[in-house]
Amino acid sequence: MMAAGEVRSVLFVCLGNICRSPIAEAVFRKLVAEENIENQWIIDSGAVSDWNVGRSPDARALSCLRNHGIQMAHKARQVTKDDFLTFDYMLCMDESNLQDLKRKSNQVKNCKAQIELLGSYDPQKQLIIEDPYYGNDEDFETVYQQCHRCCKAFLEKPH
Ligand code: 6LJ
Repeated sequence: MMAAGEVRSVLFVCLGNICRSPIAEAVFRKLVAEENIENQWIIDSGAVSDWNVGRSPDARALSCLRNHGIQMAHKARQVTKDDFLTFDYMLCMDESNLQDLKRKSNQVKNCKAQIELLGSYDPQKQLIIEDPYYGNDEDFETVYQQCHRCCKAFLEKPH
């Protein structure tokens, strides 16, 4: 039996929800599955923009995840007003995401979400997870490594 209130929710957020945030979502999902605590977490990802709504993750993000033994099925979506009321955590990638989310959160009453940089959890202190859209496979691997370190730390000890 599990008491009410023990389910926590996290939304990973980036610019387009096809590169960084799907990687973070997939990595966090795997960490949670490895600890057999899937029933304790609601996990999703979204975009600050509407550029890629409905699209699958970038092929380079999928191939990076596949290299690490992770499957992912996701369709990009934009963050909604409701997300600010329902999610406990919104973890984003860079200062521009943070600014966009803070601005959007000011337009909702009773914002519940704690809005933070995912990189604020990095034990190696790489605060910003850079947009790899114009980058190469190595940049996607860097994103993966940052997400992995940060998601592990977040799961151990959310702020
Ligand atoms: C409206 C005008 C812009 C990006 C991305 C960048 C650019 C992306 C993208 C991340 C995920 C219609 C859409 C920028 C998906 C697409 C090109 C422009 C898209 C930018 C600046 C620096 C680094 C990366 N902008 N698509 N169109 N990130």
